[in-house]
Amino acid sequence: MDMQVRKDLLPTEEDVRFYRENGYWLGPRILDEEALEALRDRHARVVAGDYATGRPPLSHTPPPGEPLDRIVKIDNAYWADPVVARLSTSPMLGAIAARLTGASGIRLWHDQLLLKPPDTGAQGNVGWHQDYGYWQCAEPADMLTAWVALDDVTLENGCMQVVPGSHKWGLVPEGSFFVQDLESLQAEMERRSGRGFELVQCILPAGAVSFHHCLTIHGSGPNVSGRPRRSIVVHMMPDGTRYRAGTPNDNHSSVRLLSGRDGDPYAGPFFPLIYREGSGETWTCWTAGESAHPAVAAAK
Ligand SMILES: O=C(O)CCC(=O)C(=O)O
Repeated sequence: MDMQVRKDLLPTEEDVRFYRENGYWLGPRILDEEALEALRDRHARVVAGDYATGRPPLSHTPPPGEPLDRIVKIDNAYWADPVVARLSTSPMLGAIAARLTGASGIRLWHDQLLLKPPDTGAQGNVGWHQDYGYWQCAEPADMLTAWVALDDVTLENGCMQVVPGSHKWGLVPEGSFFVQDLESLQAEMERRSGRGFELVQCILPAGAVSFHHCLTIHGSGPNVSGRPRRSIVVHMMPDGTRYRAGTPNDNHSSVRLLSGRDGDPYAGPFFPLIYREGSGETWTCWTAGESAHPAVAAAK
């Protein structure tokens, strides 16, 4: 899987302006057929609880073996699988994130493997939310997410939808990933923010990636198709993002993994530096053999 930085895939100045104005960007296709096949295979293995590194992910919901009748969400799947880790620590994603944010270095915050199984209706819904609602333990709020599609993603199989410009609204506290009644949640968030949602569908071909700012409101509806909606979501932060103690998110796993004090930068093996400007064409924190990934070793 070629995850080197390809300059032709980087956002243009116009793309960067678009991202900063709207809080999202529908990016290029970064995976070829071979990489897609490898990642779909590893996606299925991780969902089934077959962890190639021998190390389980941070969380796996619903647990392996339970019926696939609702959305599957697996946090830090890169601990469990070296091919997933290659994507989640990819300098290509880091380089794009650096351009979009203006940061000179990018670290991994955590990753998420998502599956909306076919025909799972509202059980696959993701409630409207801002990621920063869960990440107030980090500052500044300039983190962002790469959402990598492993299938063609359309409204029918429950594509992500974003509210353009909502990253400038501040935090709307009602947001929740886990609420499945999208209409009521939207009404409540519109009432609270005093603004209407104008939703944009993030329709992507398999292998393409979209980016969204950590304050952009987003969510997704049911998968009413006979196809799965598989994705790998890579949450990233500018190098230098710091721990902010005493927030409602002090119980976030990243706080525990950092084990630091208020103001400490998130760094170390659990927050790998995946891109640094000026380090040549490519930067990678990890080139060695598969099980040698520092976060996997540190987590054992
Ligand atoms: O996949 C979805 O529908 C939502 C994903 C999400 O919440 C995220 O990428 O931050």
